[in-house]
Amino acid sequence: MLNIRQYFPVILLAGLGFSCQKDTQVAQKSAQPNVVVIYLDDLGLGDLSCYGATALSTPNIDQLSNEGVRFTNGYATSSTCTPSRYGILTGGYPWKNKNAEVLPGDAPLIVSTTQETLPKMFKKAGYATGAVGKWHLGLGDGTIDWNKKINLGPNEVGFDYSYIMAATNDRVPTVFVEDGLVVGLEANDPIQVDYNKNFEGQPTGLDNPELLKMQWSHGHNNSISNGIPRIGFMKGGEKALWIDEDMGENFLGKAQDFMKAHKEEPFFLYYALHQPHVPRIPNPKFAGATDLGPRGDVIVEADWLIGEFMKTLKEEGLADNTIIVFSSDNGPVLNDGYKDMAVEKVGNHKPWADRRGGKYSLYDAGTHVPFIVWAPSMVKPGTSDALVCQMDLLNSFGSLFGIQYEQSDSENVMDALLGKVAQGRDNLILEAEYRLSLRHGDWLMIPPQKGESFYHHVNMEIGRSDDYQLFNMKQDPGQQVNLAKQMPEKIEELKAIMRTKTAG
Ligand code: NG6
Ligand code: CA
Repeated sequence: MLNIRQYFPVILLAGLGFSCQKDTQVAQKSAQPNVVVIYLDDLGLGDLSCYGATALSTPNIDQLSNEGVRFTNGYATSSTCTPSRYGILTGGYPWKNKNAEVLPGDAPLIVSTTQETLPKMFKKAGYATGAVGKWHLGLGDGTIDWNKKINLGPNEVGFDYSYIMAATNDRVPTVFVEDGLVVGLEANDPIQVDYNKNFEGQPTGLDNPELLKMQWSHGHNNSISNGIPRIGFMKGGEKALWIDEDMGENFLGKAQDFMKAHKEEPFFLYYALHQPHVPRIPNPKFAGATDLGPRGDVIVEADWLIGEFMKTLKEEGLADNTIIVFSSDNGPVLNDGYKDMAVEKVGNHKPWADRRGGKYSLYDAGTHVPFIVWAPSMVKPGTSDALVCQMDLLNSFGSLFGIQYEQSDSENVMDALLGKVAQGRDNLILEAEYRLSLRHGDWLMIPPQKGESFYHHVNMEIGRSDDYQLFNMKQDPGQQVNLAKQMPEKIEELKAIMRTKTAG
């Protein structure tokens, strides 16, 4: 068998063109760099001080940015969670999988066990792999018994270790699952989950508002857990239920434990925080930390958690040989279903930065997210305009080990990720609920789409129109001037690219 640890420096030297003695040392040190993906949930391009926010301060993430490469054209594949997570973990366009849409908490696993994945790629290269935090790619094969070991999940698609919430923090079951087993479950209090009907005698958000510490505004009026109404019905598992206020530190602890346990070997950690997805319930330490209400407070909390994570990384002596990719699964939304004052308190804060749209939208802020690569021994700090997508991590990191998946949608943009070149992808198909758009150079084209153009419940422009829309993202980041009628040739050119990319 190929001993990748011995073999690696040679590949790296060849791949990155290192030549002199000093560079050789750097290369050997980072022979098998640890890789951590820190993935937030619904964090917008304008939600961090390093991306221009002034209504809140995110010093720890700013430090990653100051010491790393901050991307101004970094994208998730999609404007909702499940498809974006599918994209980052498989390296493939999620709209090619008919099940890659926002999943209920009892949905089956949508990643095939035979598929290539990012963690499998790292395992091939000799890494220990772990997933901590939000999963939302389904579990089991369709008939899930939460009281037994779940047979399909992160551990079956490449992760040696997993400590996850099944779906979202607003969906049942509100429990953590570690290596396929619900944590803290008692045999005499089994868990039952149903997404269609309630269990007899169980209170709901709809019928029992007096039990709620946070009220719902749309959806989110089924079972109540920790005083918060959720999507879906659940019964039992009382001792296993999570406390939202503690969730951040709970995941942090597991992420730190994983890193400590594997400090002697290369590791890949997918650390998927739940902030600032609804319900936004900060730990009391952070309640009132901003003037923005809970949405701002939980962003500041996430920043603190990342600071704590970084402290451990440094204490364990791993900072010099670790690459961190920081990003978010989709753009921001203010009212996503709970009365948490996000709309009322937003003031001048612009979670979508200078862009149009947000979560659920085909407009730019749906998929254009914060994207930072931190690797002190490998990158020259700076800002990059290169077009990069989370889906590219597969073949980009693969390139460090001479592994490439030729059939994959993932592109090797490793040199762009490390800030060595200004050129990333040439083009990228972006998605909102299976509707597609094309980014090519500075251009963004949204073909005609059927369906609502505005989601009233979330107050969001969705980007659909009966006509072609064409924007120059450099000159018009706010997507105010539709150039489609003026530039028919550009439309034809982009249509041809889109046809090639979506064929088959
Ligand atoms: C929507 C939920 C929203 C959020 C979203 C998934 C309602 C009315 N809205 O259906 O609150 O949970 O799904 O978010 O139920 S995501 O970030 O995981 O994609
Ligand atoms: Ca999300």
